[in-house]
Amino acid sequence: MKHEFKDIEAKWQKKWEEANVFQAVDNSEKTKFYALVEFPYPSGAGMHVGHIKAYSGLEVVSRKRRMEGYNVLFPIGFDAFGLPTENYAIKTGMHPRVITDKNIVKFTEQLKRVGFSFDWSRVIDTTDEDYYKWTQWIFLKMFEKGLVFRNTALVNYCPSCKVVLSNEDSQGGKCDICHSDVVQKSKDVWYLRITEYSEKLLQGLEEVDYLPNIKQQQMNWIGKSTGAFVNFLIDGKEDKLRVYTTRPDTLFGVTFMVMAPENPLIDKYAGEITNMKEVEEYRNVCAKKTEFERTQLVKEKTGVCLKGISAVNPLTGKCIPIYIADYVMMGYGTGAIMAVPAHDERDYEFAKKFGIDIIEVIKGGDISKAAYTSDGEMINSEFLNGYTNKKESIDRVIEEIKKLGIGEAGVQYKMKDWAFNRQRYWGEPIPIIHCPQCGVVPVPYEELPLRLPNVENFEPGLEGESPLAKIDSFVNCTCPKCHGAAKRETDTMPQWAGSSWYFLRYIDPHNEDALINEEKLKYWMPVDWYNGGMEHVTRHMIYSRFWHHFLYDIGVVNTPEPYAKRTAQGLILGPDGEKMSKSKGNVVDPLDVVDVFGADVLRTYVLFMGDYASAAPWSDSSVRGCKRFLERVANLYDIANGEGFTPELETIFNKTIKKVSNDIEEMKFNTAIAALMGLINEIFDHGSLTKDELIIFIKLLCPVAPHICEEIWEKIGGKGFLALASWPEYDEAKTVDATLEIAVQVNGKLRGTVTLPLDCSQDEALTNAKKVPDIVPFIEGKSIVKEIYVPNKIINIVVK
Ligand code: ANZ
Ligand code: ZN
Repeated sequence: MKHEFKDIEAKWQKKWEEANVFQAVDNSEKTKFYALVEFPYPSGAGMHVGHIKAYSGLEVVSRKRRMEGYNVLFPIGFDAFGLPTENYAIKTGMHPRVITDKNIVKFTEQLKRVGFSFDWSRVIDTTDEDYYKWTQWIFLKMFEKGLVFRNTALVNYCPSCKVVLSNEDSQGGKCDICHSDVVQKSKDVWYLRITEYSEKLLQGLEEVDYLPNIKQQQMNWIGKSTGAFVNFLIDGKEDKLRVYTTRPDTLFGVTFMVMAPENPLIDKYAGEITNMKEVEEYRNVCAKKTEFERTQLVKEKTGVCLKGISAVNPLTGKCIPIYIADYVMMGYGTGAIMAVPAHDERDYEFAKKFGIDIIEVIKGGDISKAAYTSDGEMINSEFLNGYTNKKESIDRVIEEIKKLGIGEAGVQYKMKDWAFNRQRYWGEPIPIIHCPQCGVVPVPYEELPLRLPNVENFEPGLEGESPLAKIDSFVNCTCPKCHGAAKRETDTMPQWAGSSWYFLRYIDPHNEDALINEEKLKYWMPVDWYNGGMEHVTRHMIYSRFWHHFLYDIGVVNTPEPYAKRTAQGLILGPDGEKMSKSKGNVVDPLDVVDVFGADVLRTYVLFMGDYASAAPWSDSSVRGCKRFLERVANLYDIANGEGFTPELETIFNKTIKKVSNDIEEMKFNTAIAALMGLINEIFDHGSLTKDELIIFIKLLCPVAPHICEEIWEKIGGKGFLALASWPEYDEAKTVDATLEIAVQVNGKLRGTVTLPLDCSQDEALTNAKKVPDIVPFIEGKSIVKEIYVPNKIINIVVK
């Protein structure tokens, strides 16, 4: 058989496509299986080996499911809005639409050359107006339900690049692009009220099957905290200084308060604060810092005491100073804290630096040296004295503050509302109109999609406003409510919008009247298995679960959770063990591998290179090893004849069917392939196999290396496509080796027995016999002069 894999690959890809082998059937009688992989961003660079690994996992599972008789939906599409395309448009003057279309064609070609079994009739493109019409529709539904709001917020802004930067892109207060100082600029921001779904997103995790680390990361991101709100009085004033604390049990140890520098109460009392100049200076310094810098634990504490006002501890009536410090954030809790230096590390450092009292309320540490943050007996705390159980003392103090009307139990979440706009061209236009009479008015549903206007110049405006703001014909419109002159919102949605619901559209990609047909929805949802990268666990996964819960609440979808199961693949590192990057020159182009070795080799290699969930470096020699393996597979045809099982191979075949079947379910692709490599060694050792055995072999390998397996299937006269043939079954009883107990003699006398596999080799038989406890004393320290082994009968060891 010819070993040029490439030639046969094009042939089979064409046949599969012509016969629609991988097209999912809506509302079929068969049991459905919906496998989802993260659709690619079609960048100009084309496909990366990381894409191949990411898609190969569920590719194998999907192919196995089809052979098991399931109706499989394994779709693909393109998440095509975003900055790289826009920047390329700015650089070249080419329209993002043109660039995107070109890139999608390239990606499609590349994906097809790898032979992925995607259903190409359902391809979606998030930048297609028939698609983003529904993205805008969901946005309007959220607007209708009060989940969209606008707020002025401080954003990281680079005055030189005139661009708003994320926290990640402005670390250390410097612009990541031009390295100039970033300023905090106040901007109008659209938000989605994802925080309203914090509890649902947390509860929902209990009913899904996600890898434990994925679940944990989501829980941390949502960040539920339980504690209490407590109101402190501002001495002689009406206002209360309200704090959130997880440790109300330490209330008697509060010796000062800290407000976030941005807290508006400061402005309210500016007239009474006698050191306002110092306060303003400190606020200016803080304004330049990112949240990341401010919340670092190991950094010198800074702050300013607000002179002229003070607070009162509501339980002791004692007057305590109020500070501002950057370690307290405006965006969490109430933007103010009660500080307990004896039992909180940050408060301790702060108190030491500013010479503030430290009152111990929990026994167990040495507060002259450090804050004591563990449990212990309560002291200096009136009615709490003597309590040793933290939960009990918290319950007790909450009961007390409730009775006194100065506070109550409360919960907080770390997760913040989702800033949902960008000042960019290549995104979904936000369907909102600003009317001088009516205020913010949604675009009527009938007018969707609100299309992106044609633009010549994609550069953002001087003040960092969207390129859309320069298009008068887009901006000027009439108000849908009062029909007066109004202006359109010119910001677009962030990259994450289109991917927040894409798995729904695959089910019904061409529906013009609805987001999705109800019957199809009920048949296909939820996604049975979703695989993707760990980097998407805390953004895309949270965002899309949020949208889905919302769609569930308004009756558009039938399950609150979109994904029944979620797994993740590990990165492919460069041959040097470093993360692949252009600048390091260690990038491997998957299409180069296809050109030289063929798609089956590439597919086999990315699954064989290591544990699927772990990172692993690329290795050319291992790629060649996979090629040799597939060449041996091709050679099996020449030694195949007869029917049924070869007696010597029956056990290993049954074992391998079992192992490959189970390993694929657990994403242990590397050990599944290793088992097939072991099997092929046995076959060649034996010298031949039957046609039936060859069929089993190619069925097991087909999900991994489908082209070569289809080719062999065709040669041995298989009917139809191997891709749709039945998955092999095994006989559990035949998965264990037959064994025999045989006698072991020393110098002709029976001394014991040993259990050996049938037809065991002499080496193995003797090694095992010499380890038998009954035998050891007779041969220990003696020299062996002769060893006799009669297979399946007897062993005799002669010693001197
Ligand atoms: C008093 C106290 C005593 C606290 C003690 C801790 C230990 P998590 O678990 O993250 O919810 N805190 C509250 N709001 C804050 C803000 N806006 N910026 C910075 N810190 C803030 O932690 C809540 C704890 O973090 C709160 O409990 C508060 O300090 C602080 F021995 O109150 B604690
Ligand atoms: Zn109006």
